[in-house]
Amino acid sequence: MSKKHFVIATAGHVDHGKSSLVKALTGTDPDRLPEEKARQITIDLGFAELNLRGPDGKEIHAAIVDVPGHEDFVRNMIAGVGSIDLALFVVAADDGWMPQTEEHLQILEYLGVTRAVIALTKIDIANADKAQSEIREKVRATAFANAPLVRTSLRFNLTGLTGQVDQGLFELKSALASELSQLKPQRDIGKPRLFVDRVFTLRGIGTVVTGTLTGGTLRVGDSIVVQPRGNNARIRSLQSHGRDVDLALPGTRTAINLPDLKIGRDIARGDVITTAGFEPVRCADVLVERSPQVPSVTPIKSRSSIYFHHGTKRQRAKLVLLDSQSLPAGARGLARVELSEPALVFPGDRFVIRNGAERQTLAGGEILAPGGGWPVSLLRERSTATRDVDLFAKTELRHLQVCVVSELLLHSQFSAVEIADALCRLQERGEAVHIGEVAADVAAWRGLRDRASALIDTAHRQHPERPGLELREIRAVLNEQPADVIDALIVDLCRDGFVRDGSIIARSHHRAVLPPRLSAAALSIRERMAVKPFDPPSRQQLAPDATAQEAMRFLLQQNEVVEITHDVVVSTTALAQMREAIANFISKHGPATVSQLREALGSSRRVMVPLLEQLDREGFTRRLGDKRALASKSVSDKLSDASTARAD
Ligand SMILES: Nc1nc2c(ncn2[C@@H]2O[C@H](COP(=O)(O)OP(=O)(O)O)[C@@H](O)[C@H]2O)c(=O)[nH]1
Ligand SMILES: [Mg+2]
Repeated sequence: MSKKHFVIATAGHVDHGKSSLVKALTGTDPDRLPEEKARQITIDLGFAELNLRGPDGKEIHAAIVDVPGHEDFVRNMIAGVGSIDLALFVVAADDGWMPQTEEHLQILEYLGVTRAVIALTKIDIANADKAQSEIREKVRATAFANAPLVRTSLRFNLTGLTGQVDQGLFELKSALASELSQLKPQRDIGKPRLFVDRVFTLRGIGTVVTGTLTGGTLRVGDSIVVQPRGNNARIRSLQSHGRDVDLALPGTRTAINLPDLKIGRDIARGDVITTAGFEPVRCADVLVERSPQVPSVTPIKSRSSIYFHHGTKRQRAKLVLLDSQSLPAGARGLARVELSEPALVFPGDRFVIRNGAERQTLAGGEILAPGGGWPVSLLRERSTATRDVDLFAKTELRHLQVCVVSELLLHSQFSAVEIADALCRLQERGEAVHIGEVAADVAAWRGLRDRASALIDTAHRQHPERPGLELREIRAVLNEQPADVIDALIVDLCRDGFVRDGSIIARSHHRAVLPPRLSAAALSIRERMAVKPFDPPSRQQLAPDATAQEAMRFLLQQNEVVEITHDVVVSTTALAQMREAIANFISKHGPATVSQLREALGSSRRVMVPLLEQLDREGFTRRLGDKRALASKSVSDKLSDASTARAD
């Protein structure tokens, strides 16, 4: 897309000329409701489009959200300025700085809006210089200290003749274009969220919802989830900045056609449209900040009943202060917000707090930990840099201890790639553990490693005759951990100090030794097997009691004895000799029957039948009717063609 798209919202006291300015800029009257027309006042959000050209000549398209300035409708104003790129901050020269000028400024700051163009309106009826210096003074200590200021008049009689001439509109457009041209398009982190600000029905089309899309893209045909309700639906069609599109990009005003959803019952303003996989929460740990300019000097007390504004939703909540008793003007502190309804919040999301009577904006802040319940020290650490993905990953791991990478910071304003990169950096600095699909806090991981190595050491001590510990025993003891975590733990142990052999893990230096109590039994087994090595007694006969069985297990684990079937065991040396003898016999005489081989080796059917079956499976011999030929390439090469032909 060559054109850059941005979203602007107006802000400022009622009657200061916001809607008039939007109309003058765009030709669209943003006051669309009959009640707004009748009362000549903005009640709800209005929308218009503005095409601009940046100083570099590039086309810019801006959607304008016009907000109400009246104190009764601040909640609508907050819903309009949530995901914007730039504020068009309006102050009328005649009134100057008014209560909602201040309140809107604070709301913009609380919501993290950092760019604004200030329009000083109605300069035809008042002293602009005085108003301008007042504004400059008021914004001096805010994010908008250096915002461009443009004087406008929509009623300026330039020549003294009749007819109204607009003044400052050209300059205002240039200022907007210049500010927007410096902005980057909003980030795509693969986590689309659209905070619904309008829902309506179009005849023949059905339910349409609009909002500013953030965090990711939406596509026609996508399955979406309406949170916090959890309703699923499919996108029938999409409009972005007024045009039909297949793909809506982050940072654009987007209208979504969701014909399967019924307004009110299934979807309403305040809902969030997103993709599957995200869970709303009833509680969040947050950082709360109060402007030094709050109108009421009364500090916020812990457990205050408040209104919590997030996205386009406002709801009742309780604010529990975590590191102070009260929050005076200009202060910041940690708090827990207990919501009356679930909300889909990500760490880093901004919010606004208004008082229980909805007359004042009390504070704003940032979500630190959705779900809440974090220790204050960890929250404090996270609150020092809420855009720092490394810090977020580190603190998240400290809280979770161990997790699967795909779940780490899933609810966050970071993309999967950013999170993976952060993990690698933390791992390099020794501040996190990252093994395969698992990530862990360093101390927690050390704890798990210690527990596992203690289990292995105990096994070595209690059973020196065994090669090590069965992995399933580690899984059984650390059963609170998912299988992925144990797998990663085993990988980690084997990187350093331990070895794995099949299902057994041991210290690298561990060598199984025969404990004295088993030596007599082992000796007896060895002696009895040596009498007729190619036809030794059965396992049952060799190891009739528990001690002899333990000794047998040791010999098997040590690979001194090999199991052919459960009951047929031969010494490893005898097995090698038998293989050689079989190969020699067949090479010399051609394919042979079990009886021929049994006789040649001085063995028995009991041993020979399962042994040859095993050799067939191994690919050493090959069955030809009731005979065996040599199967392996190197050995069969030695066979003459004649003997193979004879077998066939
Ligand atoms: N004299 C004068 N009046 C203006 C100007 N701009 C807007 N107005 C008037 O101020 C009143 C409030 O304007 P409106 O756009 O509704 O203000 P809003 O509440 O901030 O949206 C209306 O009667 C407008 O006609 C201006 O530049 N000069
Ligand atoms: Mg208005």
